[in-house]
Amino acid sequence: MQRIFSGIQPTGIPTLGNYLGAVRNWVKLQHDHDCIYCVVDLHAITVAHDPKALAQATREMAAALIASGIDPKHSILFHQSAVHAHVRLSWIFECVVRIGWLNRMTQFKDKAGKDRENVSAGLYTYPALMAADILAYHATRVPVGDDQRQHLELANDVAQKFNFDFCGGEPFFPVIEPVIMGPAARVMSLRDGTKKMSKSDPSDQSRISLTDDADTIALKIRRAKTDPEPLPGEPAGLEGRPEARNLVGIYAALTDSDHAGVLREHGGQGFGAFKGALTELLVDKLSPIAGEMRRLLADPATMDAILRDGARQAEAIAEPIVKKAEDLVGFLRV
Ligand code: AQP
Repeated sequence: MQRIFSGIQPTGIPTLGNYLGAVRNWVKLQHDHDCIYCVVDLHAITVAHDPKALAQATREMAAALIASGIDPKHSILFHQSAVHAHVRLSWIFECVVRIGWLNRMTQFKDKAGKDRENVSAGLYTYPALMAADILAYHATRVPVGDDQRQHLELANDVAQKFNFDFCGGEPFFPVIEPVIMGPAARVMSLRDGTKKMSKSDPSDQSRISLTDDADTIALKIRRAKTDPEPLPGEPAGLEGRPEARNLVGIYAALTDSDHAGVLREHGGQGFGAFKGALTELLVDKLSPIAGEMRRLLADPATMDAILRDGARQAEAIAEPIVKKAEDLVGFLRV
């Protein structure tokens, strides 16, 4: 069985983008892969965060994953700071990755904005830690949203350079294949169809969160930006209409269809009617997840025990791989 690794940052309640672009696919892959899923709290501190809230946010993210269908009996679920192998391999990779490669990362440019001199060095070297997260387990498939494609290409470059520099070109670290699935691989903001939906966007109206109740979902969808034209009959008609394309993509993902299928059913409809149908679908899909999250979080001790057990299992896989990488680099063992 191929090994899967993927992670999510505890930087807020997961959004519909996280769910449709990543987590829902993680759930599907559990049945025929050896899966490792991680709440990446080390990544979460690359931007300003509240130290008093991080532990609970980590627990909440783990509960959101279980409520979405990740089964800790089938998949390893843990939080990143509990397994030290990530940081040890990350440092080695920081010394392998080239500054020129990091300079090309568009996510860094987006997150750093104009004030680049003032963001953390961790935000800049984030892709080296991400490469370590995956390669510490010799994982070969990584289900992510489309925004992470460039980071995975960089992880492959790092693996290849490590193999060349320290293993005479032998493939100690394997090639990683991104798994980017479905019509919602990039869910956009409800306020701006050219911007990704994000947990940490300052505008709450830009996203649907997994814990939003029915009224909140209805209000956010009603207020979602659209254009005055009705829905077209086929996907070519969505060209130049990013907000319409986004809502159709969300509908397609929730009904396991595609843009063409949704437009066959709803083409010619105005947004009033279409938004009503979309709201119903969203409430139907997300309400059970929110309820299950509340139930899980009422028992934090059990949540922590699940994460502790996951960390133990993760460590057992990563430790020999990272030790071998350290030996290849040449560290003294006494
Ligand atoms: N809008 C999106 N559409 C599709 N997939 C998405 N993902 C994130 N946003 C979308 C995917 O969710 C997984 C976990 O993401 P993350 O939390 O590790 O980091 P992120 O990509 O930076 O997500 P956010 O929501 O935008 O977080 P913040 O606001 O903290 O930066 C990844 O697989 C990602 O592709």
